[in-house]
Amino acid sequence: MKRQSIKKILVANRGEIAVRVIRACREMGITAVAVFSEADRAALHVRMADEAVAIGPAPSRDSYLRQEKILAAAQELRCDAIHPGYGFLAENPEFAEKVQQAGLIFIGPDARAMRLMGDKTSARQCMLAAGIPVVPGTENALADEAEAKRVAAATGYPVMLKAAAGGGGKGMRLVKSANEVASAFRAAVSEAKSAFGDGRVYIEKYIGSPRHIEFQILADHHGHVIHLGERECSIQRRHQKVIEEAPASVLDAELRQTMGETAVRAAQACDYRNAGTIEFMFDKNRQFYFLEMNTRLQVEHPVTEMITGLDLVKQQIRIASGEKLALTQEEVQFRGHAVECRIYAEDPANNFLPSTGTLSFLSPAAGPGVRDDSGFLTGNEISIYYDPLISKLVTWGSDREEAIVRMRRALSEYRVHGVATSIPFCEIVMRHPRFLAGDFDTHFIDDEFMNVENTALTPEGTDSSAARVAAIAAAIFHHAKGSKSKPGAQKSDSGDKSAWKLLGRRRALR
Ligand code: MV4
Repeated sequence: MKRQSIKKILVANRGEIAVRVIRACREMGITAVAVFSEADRAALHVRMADEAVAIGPAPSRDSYLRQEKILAAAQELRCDAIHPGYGFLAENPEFAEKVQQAGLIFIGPDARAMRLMGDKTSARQCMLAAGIPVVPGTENALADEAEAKRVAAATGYPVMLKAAAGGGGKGMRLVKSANEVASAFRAAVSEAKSAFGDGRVYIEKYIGSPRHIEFQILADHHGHVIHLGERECSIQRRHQKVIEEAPASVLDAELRQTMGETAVRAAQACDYRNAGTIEFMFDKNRQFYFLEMNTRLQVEHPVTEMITGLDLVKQQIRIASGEKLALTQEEVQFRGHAVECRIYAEDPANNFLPSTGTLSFLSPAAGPGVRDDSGFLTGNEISIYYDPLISKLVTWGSDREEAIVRMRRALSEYRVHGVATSIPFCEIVMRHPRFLAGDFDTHFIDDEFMNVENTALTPEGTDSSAARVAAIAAAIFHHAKGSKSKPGAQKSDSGDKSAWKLLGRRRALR
C-alpha cells in the first residue's frame, strides 16, 4: 500500500473520544475538524477542534449518525480522513465503504473485516478455521426450534442463545434445561429481529463465572501484527464496563504470551488492519475462549497506553496513512499498572439511573500518575440524548497497589456538581476486599451490590427490588459521611465480605 499523507481529519464523534482524537491530531500537526449537533454547540470537542461543522438536531439519528452529512462536511472542508471514534458509525461497514468511495481514508479496518467480525457466527467460523479456541457451540445459525433442541442437548446444559447480529450482550438468553429451549428460541429470534433486523441465533455452551479479558492488537498494511497486552474488563454492570485495568492480575507471563499470540493469530485470520480488540472469556479452569472481536478503538484504550507508553490514536492514524508499524512485538514494553474508572452521569443510589442537568462545577483530579479524559467543561449540559459518560479517570502506578491507591486519591479529589455520578460507587469498589484481592468475575457487581442472583442473566429490564436500591443508597450515604472523616482514623477491616458494612469505617489510603 502506498503512503498517503493525512493532513486534515474529520472527527465523526463527540464527547471524550472526540477530544481524545483531536489531541492526537494536535500533537501530529494534523488539522482537526469537529462535527456537532445542536445540543453540542458549546461542547469541549468543538472548542478544541480547528474547525467545526453543525450537522443537525440533538438526536443522534439526526446528527452523529447522518452519514451523508458527515461525508459532505469532510469533502467540503477538504479532509483527508475520517476518524469515527467508538459507537455511532465506528463499526458500520456501509459507512466505511462510503468514506472510501468518497476518496477519503477511514481510520479503522475495512468494511470486509467489519462485516466478518460483526456477524458473530462468521467470526466464530473464521476463528475456528484458524485453530483459535472458541466457546463450544454451533458454527451456523439455528434453522428452527428442533435444531436448537438437538444442539443444546449435544452441547450440554446450560447453554446460551445469542443473536448472530448481536454482541456486547444484546439479545442473549440463558437456557438451563430442555423444557426452556423452545420458548427461549422464539423469544431470542423475535428480539434479534426487532433489535437488529436479523433474527438469526446460535448456541454456545454457557461459561459460568467468566472473566472478560481482551487483547489490544495493531495491524499495519504490510503484514505486521502485534499485540499490546491485555485489559481486564470484568467489572461491569448490564454489559456496560465500569472499571478496567491493565495488566490482568490473573494472568501469568506464560498465559499472557499464549493469549497474546492467539490474539495476533485471530487478527491475521481475518486479515485485519488498524487497531482492534480480541475479547476472550477466561473461566475458572483458566481456559480462554474467543468471544468477539471489536473492530474499533475502545473506550478503555487508555489503560493500555499507560502501561505501554504508546499513543493508540497516533498508531491508528499512522497505520491508516500506510506507514509500517514502528515497533516489533519484542519492542513492546510493559511497565507498571493502570486502572480506569468510568465517571458516568448516573446515580448509583438510585439504581444507576441516568442523571441529567448542567455541570455547574467540574473540577477533575490531577497530580502524579493521573489522567482524566473528559468530554466536558463547567457549564456544559448532560442531556438525555447521548451516552452518560462524563469522563474516564485513569491512574498509573508502579504496581497494582499504587495504581489503586492513586485512584482512591484521584476519586476523592474529583468534583462534579449538577448531576449525580458513579464516583462514590467507584470509591467503594476501590476499597472492596474482593477487588483488592483480584478475586472477581463478570458477576462481581451483581453479586456484591445488587444482592440478587445473576441479574446479568435475567432478561433486560428486570427491575430491582426496593430493598436493593435502598441498600446501595445507604452504602453511598455512609460512604459520603465517612469521606469527611480523617483518613487513617479507623483500622482496616478483615474478614467482612459485605461492601456496605465496610463503608462507615473509613480506612487509610495506605
Ligand atoms: C457468554 C457468557 C457465558 N457463556 N457466553 C456478555 C457480553 C457478550 N459479549 C457476551 N457475554 C457473555 N457471553 C457464554 N457462552 C457470559 C457473558 C457475559 C459477559 C461477558 C463478558 C463481560 C461481561 C459479561 C457479563 C455477563 C455475561
